[in-house]
Amino acid sequence: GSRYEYIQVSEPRPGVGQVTLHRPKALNALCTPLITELNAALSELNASPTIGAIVLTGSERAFAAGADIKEMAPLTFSAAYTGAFIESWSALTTAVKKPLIAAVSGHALGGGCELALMSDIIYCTSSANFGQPEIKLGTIPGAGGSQRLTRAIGKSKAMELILTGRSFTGDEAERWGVAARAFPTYEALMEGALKTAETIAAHSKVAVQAAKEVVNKSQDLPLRDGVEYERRVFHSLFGSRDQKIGMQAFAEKKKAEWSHE
Ligand code: CO8
Repeated sequence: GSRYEYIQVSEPRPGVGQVTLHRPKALNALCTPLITELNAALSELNASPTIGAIVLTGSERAFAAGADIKEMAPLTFSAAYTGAFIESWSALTTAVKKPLIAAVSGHALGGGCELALMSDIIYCTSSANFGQPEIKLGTIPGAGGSQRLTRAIGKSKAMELILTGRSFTGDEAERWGVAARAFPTYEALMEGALKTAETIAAHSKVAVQAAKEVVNKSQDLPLRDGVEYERRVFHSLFGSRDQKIGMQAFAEKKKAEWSHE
């Protein structure tokens, strides 16, 4: 059997790791042990020399219906504060250097929406149900939702969604730029996510990691600093073997055979 209780890990395509949240009775509510397993699986895929991209998904019915409300209900301020509740969630934003595609079908609410927002690319179904409903529980987003959603869709829209707790559809997510693409069916979503992951995994791992790193810097740095950061990393790639391999293959009209060095 699997080492994991709340997730499943597979390699559905060459170079592609897939983590499937699997806590169907609670619509993949993100209890602490689930997050611990997720972090362990992602670090392992990140360290695997064969994996080039990762797809994170749930079920057709739910990507994740949020943090586990039953676990949170009795929590006190001091326990949350001193126990650094939720802090381990964002481990994936620093520990995972490989591209992470969230394939979202069904509910992606609260912490589920925030988990998707932590990924590098969101793909979803047209009917996916995104939202930050925490206000309806007498609280607020706690895993980056107020920051990442606001950067993704602007202040006025984010404020409206977070203050009302209203959900938005996968089609809206695509229109607003939260999701890169919305697909008509669950099957099309999974095929699209795996295909994109396969495409990414076929590129030079050095270049892919650098590309992810510089795009993410755009979220943290002012433009001038970000452009300088990009240039430094760009310059450094002239020290990689794959830059020589890629440009020589172009000149010779051949397919590049990456060394990943
Ligand atoms: N936590 C715990 N259990 C849940 C959760 C959840 N977030 N969501 C669903 N479940 C459980 C239900 O309790 C139910 O269990 P049971 O069968 O034992 O009663 C089972 O999953 C199925 O759910 P429903 O019967 O409600 O299914 P429906 O199809 O009728 O409804 C909904 C689906 C609309 C998704 C509904 O379940 C719902 O509203 N869920 C809660 C959504 C929500 O408010 N999410 C935000 C949670 S707060 C949050 O995420 C804060 C994040 C802060 C940062 C991170 C903190 C750790």
